[in-house]
Amino acid sequence: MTPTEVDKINAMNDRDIGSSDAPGSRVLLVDDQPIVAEAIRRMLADEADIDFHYCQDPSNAIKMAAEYQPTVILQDMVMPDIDGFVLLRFFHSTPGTRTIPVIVLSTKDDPAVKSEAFELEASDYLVKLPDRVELIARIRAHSRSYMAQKERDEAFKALRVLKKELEQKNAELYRLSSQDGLTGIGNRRRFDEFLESEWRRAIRESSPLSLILIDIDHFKPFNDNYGHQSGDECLQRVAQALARGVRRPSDLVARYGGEEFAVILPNTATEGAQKLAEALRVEVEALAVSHEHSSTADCVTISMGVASTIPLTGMAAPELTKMADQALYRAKEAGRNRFCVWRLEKDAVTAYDKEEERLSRVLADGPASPF
Ligand code: GH3
Ligand code: MG
Ligand code: MG
Repeated sequence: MTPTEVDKINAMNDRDIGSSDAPGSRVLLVDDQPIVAEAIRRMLADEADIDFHYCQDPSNAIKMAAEYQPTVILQDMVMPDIDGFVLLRFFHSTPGTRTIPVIVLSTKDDPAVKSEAFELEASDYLVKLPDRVELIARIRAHSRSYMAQKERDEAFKALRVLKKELEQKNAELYRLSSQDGLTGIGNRRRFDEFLESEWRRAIRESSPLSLILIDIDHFKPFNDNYGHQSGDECLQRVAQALARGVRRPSDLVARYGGEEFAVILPNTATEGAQKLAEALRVEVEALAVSHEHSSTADCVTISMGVASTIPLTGMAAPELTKMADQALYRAKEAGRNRFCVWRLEKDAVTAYDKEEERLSRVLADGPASPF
């Protein structure tokens, strides 16, 4: 039979052969004998849901399968140019055809051939020429399970893509929800979360944790005299200066609220925190943002409260904030443009009476002072 006769067999199937959108089953027969092809074509001719395509040359079968995208392959085992087992292996090892079910069409019902074919992942085994009803039933069954599997795979693939997109969006959302809109540094929410987690870590590791609360001096008169927009720009510049001044990646600079900022310093004791506070003070002063209405200096300055501790189980993170706040209050009182350090003796007067008692006990019992 010439290629024209093969074309004729294929052309006789008037459905949309080759279209991967066609519904139902798409059958690709690989068999060197056109007479078999014609017989099979006739068996399937009345089945509206089955498209039939024929490949006479087995060396062309992989290429044709890739183009036609059958939902089931019928494959002869004895062909002149290529061994049926070799072709089975090819189908199974080629990515585009790996999962397509192959029904082996053999001339004999030989258990050895059958067993080897199944070992090579053949889906089914029929003796030529098969019974029409049986052939159609098996084509439909294998096609259905192939398409169902394909749909499942595609759905899982789409799900994986969606999951990745969702993770990226969530990360972006988290970033946005934890960032201060005006200055771009962490916001109050980020501060609270970070302080809480670093507090817990410090308890676990018995490591020191420091907090610097920062407040711009005389910011109200700055706003009142230079306008709200200049106030905003000043906040941005101060935030940048603070972010520049903090060197360790584990440190966090956040906007605590209004014209107040906070720096959390994990694994940092009071000496380190004081050094950094002074560096931040210098950094902001060096911005030289003119402030003619400040009674402290002729430029924008900051006051800071520094608190450091090795937290103990039973203490809560906001206590550190209270300590830093009290120290900040003292820095304001002492003349601004400076930092003060929270100390047990000086600050623990009212709200800290009980804490002082408890800590005094700990200090008396334990070898190292947490402050
Ligand atoms: P002190 O030296 O004691 O800190 O005095 P202060 O004027 O800085 O403090 P006060 O708390 O009286 O004023 C804070 C001002 O900060 C009030 C408000 O006008 C300004 N402010 C707070 N948030 C923003 C903001 O987002 N943008 C601008 N432009 N101003 C803000
Ligand atoms: Mg304030
Ligand atoms: Mg202020």
